Amino acid sequence: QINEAEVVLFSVPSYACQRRTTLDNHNTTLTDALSLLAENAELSEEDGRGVAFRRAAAVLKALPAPVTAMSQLRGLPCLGDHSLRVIKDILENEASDEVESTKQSERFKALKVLTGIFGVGAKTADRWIRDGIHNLHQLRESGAALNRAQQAGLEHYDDLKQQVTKAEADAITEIVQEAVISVLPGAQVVLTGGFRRGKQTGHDVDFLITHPEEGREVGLMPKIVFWLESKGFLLYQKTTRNSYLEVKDGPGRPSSNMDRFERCLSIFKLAEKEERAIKVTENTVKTKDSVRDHTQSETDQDPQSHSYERHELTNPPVHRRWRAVRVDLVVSPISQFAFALLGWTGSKLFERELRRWAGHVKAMSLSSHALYDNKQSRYLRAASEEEIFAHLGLEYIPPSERNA
Ligand code: TTP
Ligand code: MN
Ligand code: MN
Ligand code: MN
Repeated sequence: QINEAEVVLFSVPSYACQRRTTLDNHNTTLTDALSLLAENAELSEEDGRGVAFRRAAAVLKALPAPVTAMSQLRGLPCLGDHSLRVIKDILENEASDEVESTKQSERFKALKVLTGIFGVGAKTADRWIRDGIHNLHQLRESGAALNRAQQAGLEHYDDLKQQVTKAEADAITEIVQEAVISVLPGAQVVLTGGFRRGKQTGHDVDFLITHPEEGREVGLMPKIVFWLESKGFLLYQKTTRNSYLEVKDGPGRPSSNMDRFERCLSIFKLAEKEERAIKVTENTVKTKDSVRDHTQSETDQDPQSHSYERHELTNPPVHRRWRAVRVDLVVSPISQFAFALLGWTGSKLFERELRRWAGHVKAMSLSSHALYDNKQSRYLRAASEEEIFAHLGLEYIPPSERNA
């Protein structure tokens, strides 16, 4: 009793999907350290170790106060020997040697830089490192064969490694909304991913698109992409068609975490707001000067040619400041929308835990398309995320509390 009065004891349920994890993390030093080890494991293609560190970090993210003593962690789930050792080192010495040496290691640094290129995964990066390629300069000099995604990723490397702000996400939302409404009136666009969870920055912007009438969404993506491309909004795009009905392993039992929706991985060209204002002013001045230079003989211009020039000024083809932003677009039929929304809102660990809960505890298979009840041998319908949580016997967790 006396001990319990001295230290705060924590208690959290073992699956991340049973917990409310907000962005208000009281243990960032510890979770950053464990996340770095998770990332290193994932980059080394040791996924099991990666998940173990992710789960440990997620438990600490869910705690209501900072951990100050190891004794507070007694009885907490998902904290293995390795994670506990790292936590202990940080609590006692302010840092973990393992985390620090990983951070400094040439291999980790090279893996981070190379996989930081859009289109480059751990396997490719590992192959390049074995060929002596450790940085972008060496990659450019090497003559290594790059696919179209990697070329775009390398070209826009600096822009893409810069975090996307909520304001930029909002600007892109407006563009995507206009595109979608133009090609299919009545279609709906929802911001998903980290921004739906309330994050203020992200590595990309994720959208889910549907239409309230089943079937109207078929073939929608190429139309959206054509509209965006014709307006010059796309620097890169790769569209994959819907393959949901083609899979042998059947719906609800996808062979990987990847879903089979019609999707488009893209890089947007986003004009910078303040810069645009400045540039328009500069261009106005410049163009007026050049107009004067070239039209000295025609001093009395009619108002119509003026308005024509004004129109040109609002769409300057060059000199405009812009930046590249990663954008993911996904199209779902309305019948699968709730599952797609749940699946694309994340976090990645929250999704993984939902699926693990469904399989291990409920004997169900959850995907971004459907929920299958193995005992009843039937699909369970859902029109909302709330209904899916209910089917799974879970308390509803809103997006802002899925930041595991
Ligand atoms: P991400 O955009 O990778 O992650 P995020 O939005 O949570 O984080 P960030 O702010 O850094 O962008 O993925 C968003 C969600 O989409 C994530 O929960 C997993 C899901 N997803 C799929 O369901 N299938 C896929 O193939 C991919 C790539 C993601
Ligand atoms: Mn709090
Ligand atoms: Mn995202
Ligand atoms: Mn994404």
